[in-house]
Amino acid sequence: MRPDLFEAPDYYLLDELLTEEHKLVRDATRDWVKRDVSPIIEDYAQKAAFPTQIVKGLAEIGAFGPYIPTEYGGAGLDQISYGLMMQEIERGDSGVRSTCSVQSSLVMYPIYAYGNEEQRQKYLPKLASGEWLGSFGLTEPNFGSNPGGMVTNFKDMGDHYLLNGAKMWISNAPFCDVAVVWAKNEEGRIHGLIVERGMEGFTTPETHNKWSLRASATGELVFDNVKVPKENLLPNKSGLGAPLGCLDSARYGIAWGAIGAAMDCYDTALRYSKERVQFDKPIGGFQLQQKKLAEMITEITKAQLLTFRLGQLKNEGRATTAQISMAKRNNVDMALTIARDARQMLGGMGITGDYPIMRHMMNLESVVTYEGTHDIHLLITGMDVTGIPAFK
Ligand code: TGC
Ligand code: FAD
Repeated sequence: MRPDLFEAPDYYLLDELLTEEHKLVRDATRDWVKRDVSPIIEDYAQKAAFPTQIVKGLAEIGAFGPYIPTEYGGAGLDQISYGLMMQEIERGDSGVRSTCSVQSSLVMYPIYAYGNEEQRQKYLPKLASGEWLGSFGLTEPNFGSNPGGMVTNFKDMGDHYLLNGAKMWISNAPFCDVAVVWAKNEEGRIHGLIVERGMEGFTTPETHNKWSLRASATGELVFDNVKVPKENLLPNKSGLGAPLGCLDSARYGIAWGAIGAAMDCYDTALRYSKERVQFDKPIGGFQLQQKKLAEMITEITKAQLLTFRLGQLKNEGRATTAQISMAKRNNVDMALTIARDARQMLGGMGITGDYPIMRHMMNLESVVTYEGTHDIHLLITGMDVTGIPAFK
């Protein structure tokens, strides 16, 4: 890939609304991505491998548990700093942001919010430092958009639980040290269990042949009569609302992350449009190309403002699930449209790995599907404004 010359667009001077801490976190993450992600990421995406060497750096910049209190090893930052971090990391690659979303919001968050003190002390510092990587098992082969139907289950055997079932499409599964797994008890109530690598009957086969999110490892979590110690059950919340509560936090991070991917595509296309000459002038001088660029910066600016306000609400504990859904859906769709237009602006060069656009575009096809599909989020907004669920 070419040198990373990224310059972030800030059309409405949003920087003026950020605190010094927000800007410090954002700029440090941006510098780290330029130094440690951009030079290697295309190669890892091409060979479909997760770059394990960046785990230490992610931990050092605070990307594992940005908003988890420092006493548990987290960075103790606010929700806008968390969002800006996800924006910068996804500017590098959605797969790297995925690893952070899973570790922070889908593994550390449930242990912090639903776990007891012993579980927090045992797991959170090791997850924050990157010594352990986690995964989150909700989706099953026959239950994706409808996780409430899950069949993975556990039985109370007196001194332990016996876990059976399988989870599919699980980010980080192939190398996770711990997995937060959602399963039904004998009464059909959903609970979270912490499953550790090495427990007998627990395997994590890798999913191959992905055209998207190739620098993130995806796999299954398979449980064949796994004996889970009773102290590994998350005691403080049960029911479908427990995993969905984690998704609120991860979807919020994705809403910011998608802006990063969109910014990278816009910035690349803008620079290219000034350099590439056809019919004796830069292609940026043609109205059809300007239309694309003008629409891109308009949509990025709208998404930035939507997300910044959402961050304020989240800091105040007032962001609703439906507001988060709207931002996730809008911003990922916006980023995908921009990636497709930017790809066209680069002509044939747009399909190569010399530029990041095609990789972002393919990654975003997963982002628009996971953490609730585009259509499921539309239905969440529909339910919120009408009061009538249309899922079933
Ligand atoms: P529904 O009847 O609406 O709700 C069941 C119970 O849950 C409560 N609830 C929530 N609680 C907390 N936070 C939320 N966001 C909540 N949303 C709902 C609700 O109040 C109810 O509680 P109670 O006490 O009344 O029982 O549930 P439903 O079965 O009708 O489903 C609703 C629907 C479709 C919106 C939900 O199932 C959904 O969001 N489906 C999408 C599934 C999804 O997003 N899966 C993501 C898997 S993880 C992933 O993709 C990780 S990718 C990671 C990466 O690499 O970045
Ligand atoms: P389905 O639910 O089968 O949906 C198929 C289509 O039907 C979609 O277009 C959907 O919008 C539509 N549809 C479904 N229900 C309705 C309805 N009621 N009304 C209208 N249309 C509907 N899951 C995890 O638990 N942990 C992870 O770490 C994780 N990582 C992932 C990583 C990747 C790369 C991918 C691709 C997925 C990951 N997932 C993970 C799973 C992801 O959350 C699911 O793929 C997603 O929730 C959709 O489920 P599904 O693929 O089974 O699609």
